[in-house]
Amino acid sequence: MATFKWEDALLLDDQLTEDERMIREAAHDFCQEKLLPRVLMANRHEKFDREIMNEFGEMGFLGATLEGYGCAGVSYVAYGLMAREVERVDSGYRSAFSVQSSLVMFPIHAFGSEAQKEKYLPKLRTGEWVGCFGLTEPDAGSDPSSMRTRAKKVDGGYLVSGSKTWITNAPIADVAVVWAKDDEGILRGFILDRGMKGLTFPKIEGKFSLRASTTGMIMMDEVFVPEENRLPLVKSLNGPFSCLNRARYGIAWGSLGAAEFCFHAAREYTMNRKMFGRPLAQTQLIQKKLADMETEITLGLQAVLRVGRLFDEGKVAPEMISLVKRNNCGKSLDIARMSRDMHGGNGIVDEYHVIRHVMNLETVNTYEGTHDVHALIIGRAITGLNAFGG
Ligand code: TGC
Ligand code: FAD
Repeated sequence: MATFKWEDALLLDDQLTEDERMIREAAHDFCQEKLLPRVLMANRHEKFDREIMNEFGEMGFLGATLEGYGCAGVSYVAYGLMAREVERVDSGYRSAFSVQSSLVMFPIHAFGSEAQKEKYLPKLRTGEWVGCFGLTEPDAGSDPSSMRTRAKKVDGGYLVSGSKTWITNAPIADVAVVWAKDDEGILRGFILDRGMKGLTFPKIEGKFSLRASTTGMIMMDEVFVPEENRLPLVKSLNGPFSCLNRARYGIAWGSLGAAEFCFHAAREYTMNRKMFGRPLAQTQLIQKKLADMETEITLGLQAVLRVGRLFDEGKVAPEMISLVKRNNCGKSLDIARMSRDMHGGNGIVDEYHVIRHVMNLETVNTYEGTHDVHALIIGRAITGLNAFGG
């Protein structure tokens, strides 16, 4: 019989290709050497280090699944492995990475004109430009089709008015992919450049979650957007949802990276800390908790690896992504909370990193479709009955 490896219970590493293993190792080393040392202060002082985007670019992380324009063209499994390593350090850093890749570069690549691709993709790939994605509005979160942002047709382009909120990267963005309805109520996508008249990106202050990621609004007061900045190949919610499919899939991997950090930290802490004359890890309750963590992480990884392979084979359905996004985020949040508890009082101190993951995963469980919204997406597919709206 083989020996059980607690760090990789079902031998996920053996299921990867040689290239994917190399990407995973390079991503792991980069994240541990370059991101981990910065994160404590970034989180404490609510600061996103802009340089990180350039470093992601140098590592080939940005738009990594895309073909051409200098992008790496790696598999969706490799993209997931990168997200897992980045989020092992911090969900905020993974947010910056996934927004740029899946929510800004992907729609330009999939729905943009050749001129748009040539103008934007090379600079977004290197991190010279930062992008953000504006779908959510103050009164349209889970239900983006009720958005109020309007694009009024005028000579040579559109006047875009409205506000988007909770936008990752907005305060530092050079480029915003914004979704708005035109005069006929048709959903359109636009690329807005910082500096356009009437366009501002106020920062949202006071977050207790994703503090190492910068979040803001996109305020648009009759911003003139030339016709050449409209994404020509989108005309329904299918456009933004195609982007969300990719970002949600990355989050399903990423959240497990955060959970693995918390699991490993709980193991290490309870192996070393003695209470009642023995290591905490030698008690039945603690071992049950470690076994639960190991089980959920292992099952979650197998599930998202399967979805990644289906993505690469062109056989993925959105409901499969909802299933792993919902499960892996919810389970990761439970694991982080459990690890926090197992650290006792030390668990609330940021130097142990676990409380930061707990706070971050609250957002991760909410954005890109809340835990319950994904249940309703799956429920609709199971029953054929739509529980959203009327
Ligand atoms: P519904 O009638 O279901 O669909 C409208 C149109 O969209 C198409 N569609 C999809 N296409 C591709 N992939 C998917 N996953 C799709 N889901 C729907 C659908 O086929 C239809 O197309 P067409 O051409 O026939 O019109 O739309 P609904 O209005 O009933 O939607 C319901 C619901 C709940 C499923 C949807 O609105 C939803 O998913 N809500 C959650 C909102 C959300 O996820 N927002 C995310 C904002 S971005 C973000 O959070 C970034 S954080 C990133 C970070 O920092 O990491
Ligand atoms: P609501 O939709 O108001 O939901 C509130 C509660 O009601 C939730 O528990 C939800 O599950 C529940 N609920 C909603 N509908 C139903 C229903 N039909 N039945 C039962 N329960 C329901 N958006 C972007 O566009 N771009 C970004 O870059 C981005 N980044 C983000 C970064 C952060 C830090 C955060 C917090 C959010 C970000 N978002 C972004 C927005 C995010 O996608 C939304 O917060 C999310 O979709 C939920 O919308 P809401 O906050 O308006 O909550």
